[in-house]
Amino acid sequence: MSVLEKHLDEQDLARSLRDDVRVGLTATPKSLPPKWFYDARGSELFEEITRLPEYYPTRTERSILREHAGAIARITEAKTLVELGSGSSEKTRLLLDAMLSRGTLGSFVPLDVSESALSSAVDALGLAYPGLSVTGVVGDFIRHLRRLPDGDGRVVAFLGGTIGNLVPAERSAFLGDLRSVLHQGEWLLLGADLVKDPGTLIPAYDDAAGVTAEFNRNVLRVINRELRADFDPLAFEHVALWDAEREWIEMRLRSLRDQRVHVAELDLDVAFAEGEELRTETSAKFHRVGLAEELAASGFALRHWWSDPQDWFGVALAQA
Ligand code: AVJ
Repeated sequence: MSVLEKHLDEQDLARSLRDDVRVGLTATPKSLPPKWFYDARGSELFEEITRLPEYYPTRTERSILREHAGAIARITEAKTLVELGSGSSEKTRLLLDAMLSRGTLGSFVPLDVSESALSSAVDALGLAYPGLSVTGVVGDFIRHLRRLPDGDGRVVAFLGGTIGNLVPAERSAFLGDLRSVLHQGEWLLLGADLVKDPGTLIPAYDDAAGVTAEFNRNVLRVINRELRADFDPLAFEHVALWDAEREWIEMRLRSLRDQRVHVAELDLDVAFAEGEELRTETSAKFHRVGLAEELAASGFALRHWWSDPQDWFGVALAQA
């Protein structure tokens, strides 16, 4: 049985996009939050990214989950699996299979901002797992944590390295909020991309086929459509850089010329100088010890840690 619940109705979505764009485009330096990449086209482009040879996180995390899903099911005895930022929930099937064969799991609750990605995932999962209750929640994992179903025996999966989209202050607020919605003994399964050679990191965010560049520019197309703006996406070039001090990848869009953009819905005119950069995403990379400390500071105990042979990606199992 599968259903879709909407916590982000169209108005709510439109309002938060308007606020984010007004704040981000009038700030110095300009920035936009990464969640606005994921309209239907953006979600498809992201799925395409996950199959690129340079983009190692998805396949590396999948290999870790494949190897340890049985242990995760045994240790957690999950009754409900919640997935934040679930997207296609493709890797999550490894967890569902293990938890179902263990016999503990009754329901799956994926939450995502992208209604299109979520509703196809929920439909596909309903077909593939007829005995499982699947409830998709269209929502924002920062703002709608409290709307997740209460229960006991919950495992919250936050996979793919999406935690890296939050800067440190946002991470501690998010982890603290998540801890406060969980009961003691419940679990967080966290996938985190690890610090590695920039020669590996940068191409993962600047692929030869240009898919990530298209994904990056997609945010401008979203703003054009939703807020009646007139960005020329091709007047911006994709930039991916490694900030070695803060240990994160930044994606930016660099204006190729002096230009003005009008955002009709906001009655806003924005000037870009040639070479000016708009920050569109930070994707932080982690060390096991640092992540364990952040988890502990938010009231989670790191119980298990798994990674791949190259130590490129880590999966943490932490307990509230
Ligand atoms: C979905 C946030 C994990 O940061 O690696 C992929 C998004 N951005 N390529 C990431 C992304 C550029 C991705 N996350």
